[in-house]
Amino acid sequence: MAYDPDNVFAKILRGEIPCNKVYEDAHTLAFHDINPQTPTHILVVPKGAYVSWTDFSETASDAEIAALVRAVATVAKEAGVAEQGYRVLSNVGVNANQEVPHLHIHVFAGRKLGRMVP
Ligand code: DGP
Repeated sequence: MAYDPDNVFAKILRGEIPCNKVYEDAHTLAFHDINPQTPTHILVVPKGAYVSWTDFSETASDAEIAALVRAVATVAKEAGVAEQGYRVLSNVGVNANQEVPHLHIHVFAGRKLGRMVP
């Protein structure tokens, strides 16, 4: 899928709409989900223009990939949920109901989570 530069996360990354930021580095931004599904629900977003893990794995630099993975762990630690546990999830494409066409990782935490059901 071609990248849509007008998607809502692109606008957040450009500072055109606000977000409740929890973490930022050169390659990654993390902020609270506008419609939280759990007491802690954070989105971890690469700054580059990627829709899917296919785009990301094929075109992102090793530094971008490492930053995204490390950001998830940093966010969990800084949100105080690393010890109790959390869930990492990423929706890609139509079958997964990806709503925002910019690659992102959900971090769910803050309560006992249900078992994973596809
Ligand atoms: P997904 O279905 O994986 O594409 O989830 C997209 C998430 O993005 C969804 O949980 C709601 C969240 N979201 C959508 N618009 C905004 C926004 O403007 N700000 C923030 N913080 N989150 C948003």
